[in-house]
Amino acid sequence: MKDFRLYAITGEEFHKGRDLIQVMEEAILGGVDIIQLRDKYSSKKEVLRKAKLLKELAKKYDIPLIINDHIDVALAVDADGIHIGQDDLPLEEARKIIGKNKIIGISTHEIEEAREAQKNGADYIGVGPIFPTKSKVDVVDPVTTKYIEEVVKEITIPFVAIGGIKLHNVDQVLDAGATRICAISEIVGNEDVTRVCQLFIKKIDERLLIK
Ligand code: TZP
Ligand code: MG
Repeated sequence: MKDFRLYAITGEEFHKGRDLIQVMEEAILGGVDIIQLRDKYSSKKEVLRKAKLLKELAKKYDIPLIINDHIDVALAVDADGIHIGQDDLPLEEARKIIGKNKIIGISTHEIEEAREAQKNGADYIGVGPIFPTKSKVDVVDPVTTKYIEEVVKEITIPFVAIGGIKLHNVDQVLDAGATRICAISEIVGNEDVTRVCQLFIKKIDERLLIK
């Protein structure tokens, strides 16, 4: 998959009534280079409707659209990939369904899960939650930046840090060795979505230049 720096996931509970597509477009204009539809509350039909709109948006800006959980919706809208959790369909089975040309990302919370994901052909892993977060209900305890350091040492596939990442604490995440950042509330809950993304990108790029 093409590399990325800033990953925005939808979280309409933080949109304060603003339109989903508009918020995500503002994020892309700020530098987000991959987006995910994550909707734990809507009906399948409604998820499909949103996925179609987001696919159009992603296509317009030539960035990948990833669908959380709904592999059938991902196939129906020809999304670029899916994101699964540890309790979803196992990676090998998901791969059989979605095919080898699509992206599969998987959330991991400990190094053993990261090893397993790499072995089973994940395209990227989520590493988190780094900090406490209100955006996930069944969330495990924060894994802290220690887990990022472990992943940096031994995992070779791309990883993205997630969970409670804000402009004020992203430096700690970058210090630990992350080069890709993912956020929900700090991006889509912000008054100025484009601006917060630009500031995230600036911080990430400064580190990449030093490396
Ligand atoms: N997976 C691990 S933490 C998390 C997910 C989906 C929620 C991240 O949301 P926020 O608002 O950026 O903490
Ligand atoms: Mg899931």
